[in-house]
Amino acid sequence: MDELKLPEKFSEYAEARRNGFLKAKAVKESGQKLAGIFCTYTPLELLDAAGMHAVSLCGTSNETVADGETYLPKNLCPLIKSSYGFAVSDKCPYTYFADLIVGESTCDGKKKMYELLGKLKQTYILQLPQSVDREYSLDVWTQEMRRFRAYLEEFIQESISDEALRKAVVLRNRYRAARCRLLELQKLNPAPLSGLLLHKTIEGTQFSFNVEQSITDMNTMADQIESEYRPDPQAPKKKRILVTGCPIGGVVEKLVAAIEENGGQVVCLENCGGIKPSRIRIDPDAPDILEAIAAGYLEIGCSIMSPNLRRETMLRQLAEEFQVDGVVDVILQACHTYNIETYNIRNLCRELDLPYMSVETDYSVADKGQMNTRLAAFIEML
Ligand code: BJ8
Repeated sequence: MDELKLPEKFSEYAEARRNGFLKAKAVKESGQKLAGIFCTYTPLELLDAAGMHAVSLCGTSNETVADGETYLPKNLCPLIKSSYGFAVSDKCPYTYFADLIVGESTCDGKKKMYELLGKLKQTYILQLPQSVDREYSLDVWTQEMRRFRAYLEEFIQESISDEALRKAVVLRNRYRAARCRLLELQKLNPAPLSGLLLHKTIEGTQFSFNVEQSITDMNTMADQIESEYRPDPQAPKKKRILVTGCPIGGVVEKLVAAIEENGGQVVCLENCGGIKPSRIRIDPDAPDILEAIAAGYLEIGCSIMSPNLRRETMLRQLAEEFQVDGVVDVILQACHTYNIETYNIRNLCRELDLPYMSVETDYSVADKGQMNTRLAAFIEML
C-alpha cells in the first residue's frame, strides 16, 4: 500500500493520555467535577447527565506496580497493582484531580482493591450481577442504576432528569458509533492502520474531556483514511490478527510490536479498549431510561460473568467480519477469569478453524524477547 498519510489528529490522540493533565486541571479550575473510572461497565450516561467528566484511572504502567505491591499481594494482576500504585503514590494527576471514584464489583482483585482505594478517595461501588442469564439480573443492575443516580444527585446537590439521561444516551451512542467506525476501518484488506496507533487513538479519546469533539475528530479521521486509502496490490500480504482477552493498555507496545514486526497486523481489537463496549446501542426513547442503560451495559461480554457467552458470540462475528487469520488471547498474569476462559476460546477457535494462541504477560519488559519469539513462530505458522 502507498504510504498512507495519517491525519495529524492521530498523533494528537495517541499522546492524549500523557497530555491531558492540563485539560483535567482546567476542568477542575472551571468548577466542574471529575469522576475516575476503571471499567467499561461504568454507565457513563449517568456521569454525563450529572455534568461530571469521566476519566479512566486504569493503570497501564509498570512504574507503579512496585508501589501497588507495597500494599497488595504480588500475585495480583498488574492492572490492579498499577492502578492502586498510581493512587497511593500520588503519581497520577487524574486520580489526584478526581472528585469521586466509581468502581464495579467485577473481579475479586478489583473489588477488594476498591475497598482500599475508598480509604484514599471518595469511592462508589456499583454491584454488578455476576451473570446475565438470571431473570432478575437486569432488575438488579437497573436497581443499581437507580441507586447510583440518587447517590450522584446527593453528590452534586442537584437532581438528574430523565431528559438529561436521554440526551446523554444520544451523545454516548454517537461516541460509540464513531469509535466503531474507526475500529472497523480495519475490515479493509489490507488494513490501513497499525494496531498500536489505533489502540492509542481510541484510548486518547477518553482523555479529551470533550465527548462531542472526540466524535467529530474520530469521524474526520475515518473520512480522511477512507478517502486516501489506496492499497498497493504488489505489497506482501500480512496475517490478519484478532486480539482478545484482558485490557491491553499496559502491554500494547510489546504485544503489537511482536505481531506487526513479524509479518502480522492487528486488524481487530476485541477487548475493552476496542470493539467490546463500542457496539452497545441504547434506545434514548425507552420508557424506562435507566433500565435501557442497564440493559445496554449488560451486553458487555466480560469474563467476570458466568457464563460469558456474549464474548464467544462476538468473537464469532468479528472473526468473519474482519477476515481474521489468527487469534491472540492476552492474559494479564493472575487474571483467573480470562485465564480459565482460554479453554473455551481455544475450543471456539478450533471449531472456527482459526489458529489460536494465548499469551500470559505482565507490564514488565522481561518477557519481551520471549513474546517476540512465540508470536513470530505463531505468525509464521499461519
Ligand atoms: S469489562 S475486562 S474493564 S472488568 S482487573 S478482570 S485483567 S484480574 S480489567 Fe475489565 Fe471491566 Fe471486564 Fe473490561 Fe482480569 Fe485484572 Fe480483573 Fe481485569
